Amino acid sequence: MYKLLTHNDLDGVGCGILAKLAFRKDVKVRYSSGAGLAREVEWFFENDDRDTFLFITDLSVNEENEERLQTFHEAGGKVRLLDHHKTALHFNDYEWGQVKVEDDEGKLTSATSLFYKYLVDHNLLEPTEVVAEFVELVRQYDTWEWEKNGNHQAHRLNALFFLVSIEEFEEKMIGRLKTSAHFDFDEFEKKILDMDEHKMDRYIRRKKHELVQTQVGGLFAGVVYAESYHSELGNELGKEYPHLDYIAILNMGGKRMGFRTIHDHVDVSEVAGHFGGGGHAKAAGCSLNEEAYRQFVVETFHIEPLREDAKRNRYNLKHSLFGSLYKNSKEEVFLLYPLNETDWAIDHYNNRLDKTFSSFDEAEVFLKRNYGVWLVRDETFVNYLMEEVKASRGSE
Ligand SMILES: [Mn+2]
Repeated sequence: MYKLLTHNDLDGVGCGILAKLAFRKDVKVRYSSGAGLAREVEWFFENDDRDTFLFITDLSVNEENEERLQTFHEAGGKVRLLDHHKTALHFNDYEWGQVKVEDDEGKLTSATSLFYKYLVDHNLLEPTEVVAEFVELVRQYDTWEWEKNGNHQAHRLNALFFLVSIEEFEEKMIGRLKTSAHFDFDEFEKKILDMDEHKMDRYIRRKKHELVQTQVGGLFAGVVYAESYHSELGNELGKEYPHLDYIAILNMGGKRMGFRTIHDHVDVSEVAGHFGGGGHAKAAGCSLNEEAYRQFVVETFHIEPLREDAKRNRYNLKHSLFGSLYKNSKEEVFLLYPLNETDWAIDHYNNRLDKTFSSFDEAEVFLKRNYGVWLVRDETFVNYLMEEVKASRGSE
């Protein structure tokens, strides 16, 4: 008998699907969140047969269970923990731990890709093209490589995963992986995936207007409340507001929070680690403990949301040699302009700030972080110029 304890996200369920393909009726699969794993491991030790081969994928055990697994292993028990989270690398100290963030060719791994390799290497699963394609889609989604590669199939696989129950998803996928030559969605799925994509776009657009910015532990965070589409939301908000180091997504009902960044200079698994959580450099999470609640909820509740930069301007443009006009919620006005060949300056009304900047982007980040500004629409820009002209005439 085999037992698999795995994560309840696409990558975790991908492992469940592979286990059922490999072991058929001889495997029991249990899906859980990170927090639910401890109970599952305890249940295994209390109730399951000692000969059962235990796999744990895409999740980390706590210290107590880490010791129990080692004792179990020393007593001849069969156990493997396969994971790709950086915060789980210490499990490699055990014979039963196999944690790899990158494969031998330097490609980012996922639990599903590691488990597939394990099963194939141990002759427990016959490799086929369709299964390999499915595994690669899961890997690209989980590592977010799909975006760079423009692989929307991977993104859509995750969308389908959220549209149906885990059981239904398993059943659909297992059927497809057993009978198809190549992986694809059927016509009905394609239709609902299109509808879901539109729904998600509208959701994200709304959330763009709810984001507040705050400074936590020396980094600038964008804080938003959301229950759905966390990865997509974190990515879109990160791109909309690149002056923020990361996006913190609060799920109040679940008392959890997620961290996402699009930047290479930030490691959000460290941020999450500060609050007792973990994850990857670009995506991590933690429970909403008291400290996190204070920093991200209490301290930010009164803050006005950020506003998006005007997008359809013809005159008030970024990098413009005539200057770019910004405003904040206190109605303060800032003009960012090139001072000379090398420096950019900022006027706050008609007073130049002491600081100068070596690039437009650097100056804009400064403005956005310290004054919460957005690029105003052409109309406001033109009014500003007219006032300037009037004022200069008055002073003649
Ligand atoms: Mn994963």
